[in-house]
Amino acid sequence: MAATDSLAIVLGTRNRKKVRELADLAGLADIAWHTLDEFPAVPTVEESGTTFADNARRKAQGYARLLGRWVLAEDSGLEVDALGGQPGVRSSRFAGEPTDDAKNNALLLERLRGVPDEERGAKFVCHMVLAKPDGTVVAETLGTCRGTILRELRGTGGFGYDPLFQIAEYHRTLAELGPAVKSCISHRGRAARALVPYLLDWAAGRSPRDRRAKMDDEVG
Ligand code: ITT
Repeated sequence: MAATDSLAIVLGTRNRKKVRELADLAGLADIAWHTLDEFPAVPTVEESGTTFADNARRKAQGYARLLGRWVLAEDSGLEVDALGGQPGVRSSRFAGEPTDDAKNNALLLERLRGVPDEERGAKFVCHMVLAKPDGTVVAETLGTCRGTILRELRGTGGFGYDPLFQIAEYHRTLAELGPAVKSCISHRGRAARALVPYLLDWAAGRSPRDRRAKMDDEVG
């Protein structure tokens, strides 16, 4: 890509809540952002992988090839310690399809019934992948966010498991914290910020040398 061309990237997700949370990224580099809503005929890429990384690559590469455009996609979900990492890549389909956040949260509470407070640790994970129009992966980032699973829902913001996911330092769930704070501390916000140097390089027509980065939150 010549340095004078402006880079246009399609967000490869059907989840509008994710699109909203990723909107901040749009202001960080001189890039024209698009969503899949602008391409209604494009089929949904199946998430048949067994890891977040695998599914994120499938989505980024799949939509890039289908559209012949640059695509940024992510796969994310919740890993609960007491459930051996479940629901993991099945987070959106935990209680069956189509995705129903209320049913997923109810099932999570049911599975954790009787589990003591000190064993209710969990981690949100987001694996993000940027692919070129031919499907070549040019950047991958990982963001995580640790918390604990409450015994009842609290808050109305966010989506998915947010009302059950409490951040220790804030004594609040992600659904109570609001979008700006969630963006600062969430798995998705961290993965997005780790991607910024790559976006700046690609937008300037330079290929970054190392295509992987991660921002983990394993402490506290
Ligand atoms: P796309 O595949 O089209 O991006 P999706 O909603 O199917 O949309 P995923 O397969 O990555 O996305 O599943 C994400 C699920 O993980 C989501 O449905 C929630 O249950 C959970 N999840 C991910 N990020 C979350 C967040 O920030 N807050 C709460 N739950 C989240």
